[in-house]
Amino acid sequence: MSLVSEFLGQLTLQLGDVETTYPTVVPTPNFDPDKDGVRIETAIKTKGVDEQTIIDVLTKRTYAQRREIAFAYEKRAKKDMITALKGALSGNLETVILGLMKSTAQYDASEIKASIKGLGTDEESLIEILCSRSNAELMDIKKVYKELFKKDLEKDVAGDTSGDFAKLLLALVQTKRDEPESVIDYQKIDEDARALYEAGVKRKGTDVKCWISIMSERSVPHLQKVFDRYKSYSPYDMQESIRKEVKGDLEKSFLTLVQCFENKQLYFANKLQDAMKSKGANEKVLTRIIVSRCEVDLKKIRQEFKAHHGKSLYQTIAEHTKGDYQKALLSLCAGDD
Ligand SMILES: [Ca+2]
Repeated sequence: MSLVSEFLGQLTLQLGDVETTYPTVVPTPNFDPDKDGVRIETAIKTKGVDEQTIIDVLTKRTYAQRREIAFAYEKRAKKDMITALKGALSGNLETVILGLMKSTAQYDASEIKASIKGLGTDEESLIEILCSRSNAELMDIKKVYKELFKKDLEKDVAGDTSGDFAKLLLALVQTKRDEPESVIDYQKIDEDARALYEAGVKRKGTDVKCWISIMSERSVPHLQKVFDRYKSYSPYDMQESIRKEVKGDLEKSFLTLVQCFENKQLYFANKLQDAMKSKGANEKVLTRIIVSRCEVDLKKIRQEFKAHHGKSLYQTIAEHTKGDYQKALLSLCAGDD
């Protein structure tokens, strides 16, 4: 490879990787894994288990730091920290803490696996993860999925879904999305906008294949401009068009994609609001979003939540959860707005 193309290769790679993060969980300063390992060991050994210490330590460390604590713990206690935590904790707190012991990609891969294993499929989880993650995140998930479960994510997704819904998810898992380009291609924006219109609102039925290829292969900044341009062809915006043209899981998937292209953090804020609209909470969704986004963009999700729902995410979690589970989530939320 010539020097120039190698340099260009690195440049594109970097462009694609620059997704600014807005974590609520950040590295703790003056980190001492040995000391933390001792605190966890004592907390687990305490009669009745000292959950507060486990929460204080593990929700205030990053994944990388938690790995170091686990290593220090294992050296000292001569046993696996995750197994020990599993034995000591229960219920929703256990789910949160064990989730934190996985990297974001491992967590996503495990959630996908859990959503397709056994009879039936948890389409909601599957759609949320596959339609909201960036191309780079999906590549990581695929790699980790293979390492953890010795199976191809593509094959598992294809084996568990069907029809156009399966085709869309597979197209996403194939990670063919373009990287953002520095030059805006107005002609292509116009062509794609017109193609989306002609494949949907303009014709009888829907050419789903065309929608899938545009939405799974174009870069996010390009698509944002396409949806804007789309309004000059169609009387309905892209989301309205999706609602008119397709139904069921396919509709939900396309909507999730478009909402994430437009404002991913608002999408998660709205999902959190939905998960806490009745008296209690949809704990599965709540846990999944907080655990999977706390080192990615939870801080920005908090801002969108407050801006669109009037109340802060912190207050809302405080009202809809209780006990140690609540303490863990609030600590991960890391601040009121
Ligand atoms: Ca149509």
